[in-house]
Amino acid sequence: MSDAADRKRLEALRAEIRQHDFRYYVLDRPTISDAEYDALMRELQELEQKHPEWVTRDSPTQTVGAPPSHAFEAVEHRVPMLSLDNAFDEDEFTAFDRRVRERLGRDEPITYQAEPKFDGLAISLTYVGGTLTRAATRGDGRQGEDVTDNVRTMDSVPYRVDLPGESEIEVRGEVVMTHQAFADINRRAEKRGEKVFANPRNAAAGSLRQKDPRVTASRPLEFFAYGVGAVEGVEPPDTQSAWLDRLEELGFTVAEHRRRVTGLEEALAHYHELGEKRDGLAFDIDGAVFKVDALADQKRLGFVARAPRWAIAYKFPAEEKITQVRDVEFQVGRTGALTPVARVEPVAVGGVTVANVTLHNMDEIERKDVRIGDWVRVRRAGDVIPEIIEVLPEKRPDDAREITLPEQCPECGSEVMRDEDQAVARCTGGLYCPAQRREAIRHFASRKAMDIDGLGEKWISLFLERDLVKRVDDLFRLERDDLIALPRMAAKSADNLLDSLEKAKKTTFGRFLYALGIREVGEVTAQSLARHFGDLDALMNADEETLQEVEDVGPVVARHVHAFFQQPHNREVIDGLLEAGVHWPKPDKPADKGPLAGKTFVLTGSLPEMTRDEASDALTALGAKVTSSVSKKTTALVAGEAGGSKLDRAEKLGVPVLDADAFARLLEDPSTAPD
Ligand code: I6G
Repeated sequence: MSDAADRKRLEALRAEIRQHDFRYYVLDRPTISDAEYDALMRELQELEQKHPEWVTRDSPTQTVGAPPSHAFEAVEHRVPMLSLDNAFDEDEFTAFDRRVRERLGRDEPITYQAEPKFDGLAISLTYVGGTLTRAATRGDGRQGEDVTDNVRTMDSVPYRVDLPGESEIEVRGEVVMTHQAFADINRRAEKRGEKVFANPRNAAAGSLRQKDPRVTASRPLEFFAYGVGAVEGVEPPDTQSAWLDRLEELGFTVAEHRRRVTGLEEALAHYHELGEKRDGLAFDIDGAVFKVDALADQKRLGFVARAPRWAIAYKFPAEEKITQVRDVEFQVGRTGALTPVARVEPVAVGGVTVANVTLHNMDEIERKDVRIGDWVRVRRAGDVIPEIIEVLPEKRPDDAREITLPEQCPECGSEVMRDEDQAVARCTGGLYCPAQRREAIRHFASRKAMDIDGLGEKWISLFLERDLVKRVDDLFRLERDDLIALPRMAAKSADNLLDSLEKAKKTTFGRFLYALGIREVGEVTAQSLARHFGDLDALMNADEETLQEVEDVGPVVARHVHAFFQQPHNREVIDGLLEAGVHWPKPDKPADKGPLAGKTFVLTGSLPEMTRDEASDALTALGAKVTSSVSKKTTALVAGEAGGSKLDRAEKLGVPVLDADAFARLLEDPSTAPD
């Protein structure tokens, strides 16, 4: 064998042995006999003896036990995983077909390969010499996450395929979960009092992003191949349809409802046919993908921006169903706003069972003239929250009841107020109201605020119910004994939660301000306030006029901030938090005079050492501003290994780009910042 062929075989053997180690040590589900395993190992050893310079420390010949995990490490796609353009109606699809014919200079109808568009999660599988060596999520298209260990547990992903020893091929497709599996998983989660997934796509994505591959192994996931990325050492066929046949022959599952169609009429007929089948399919699909079948034509058509010109996803219209409003309840949010929610007869719409539909506010109810008992048309598209589109007046029952705003808060009985000119009605109970307290604590603990891992709604409600927590600062005084006395709180969970609380005490000034939940103060305003004042006392004592000197702060925000700090109750909570040990790095001088004052950074991609929020906090603490889009005024773009569109834009505008190393140097020595 040539050196190149030896090299490919060596990599394929290593991958295959790792796969068997993984099945043996981690999953406890070996699929080959010891003798077969020994034969593979022997072949690898012989190759390594022939090429000792290729022996690496992580080769299976040098290690024992489970292979090292590279879970969720960033993976660069050799060929970017693009997105698809969408068509939402017949005109848009017709225009696509016309563009294709014009660009190809053809009068005759085009042949397309049509496939269902699964509503799942795109992944890429790399096979070296026929062995699965890596699986990665799509991520931002240039860079995804390594999910090899988890994908290896999926039965529908072959780990060996019949391809030449010197080949390397990337198979792409979608990971999905059936409606049935989704329902089973949620039923079990509900029984255990755990969070349920909103839809099969989230369940599939959540199952693939498990730290423990055994959890993924327990989830029924399917992989449908739809194409290839980088291909080496394999003679490609002439058409997309032939690729699909080839992938099927190799052992991949390819969509059953795929068809070659020629011309607009056939394409449209197929789209409508698939739409009719949609409800009866085991998986969610949200449209049909049409690809110009001839690969030579695909090549001529090329790409525009981030999508191929030779393919389009013709989406199904948002699904609509008719159901009946059984009741309307008012939910109380963090700021006391009362939101009417219609409890409807549960119906499956767009992949989820809809039982609750927000009615937003009283104006919306009046505009749509919704009454209890009405038959309504509900719609849900993608991740969009379900909505009532219209009432069916002809079906209104005689006993339909008008919806009235309660005079008292349904949670605490306080008076409900609604200003004449405002759509929103509010409970006046403030933190006396348990719903407002619950939501305030939820906000306080949320990821972008104090980031208290593991403190979900369930625990918060229980702590409030048992009077363990009345205000946010009480969280930091929770005792282990009280926690483990709670139902379903195991000692390990209690320890984890206490650990998260301890970690959360170290925060940043901006996060702390955001966590307080001051009306109209979102993340960005909280950061601006933190940057401007640099110090809590200075902020608490600022008058409205001074507050308006802060970027993004107008009279309304200034009034809310000022009013918040004037409340003795709020000052008590803040004192309680500081006494409990909540702290943040305090700049020696106001942060807007810090070493990076006046400089603006944008973050993109993932950094190896810190999360994006941590990077943002570190820059802000040095006085820099962090914004979300690159402009000529941006000092530098901090980019992980691949940066997507922001990187393109920075390059176009001549904005300096800092990689992870340069960024680490900047934090150590801010004088290295670009001008
Ligand atoms: O996101 C996708 C779903 C399905 C695709 C796709 C597909 O084919 C059936 N094909 C391509 C070429 C791309 N995304 C980029």
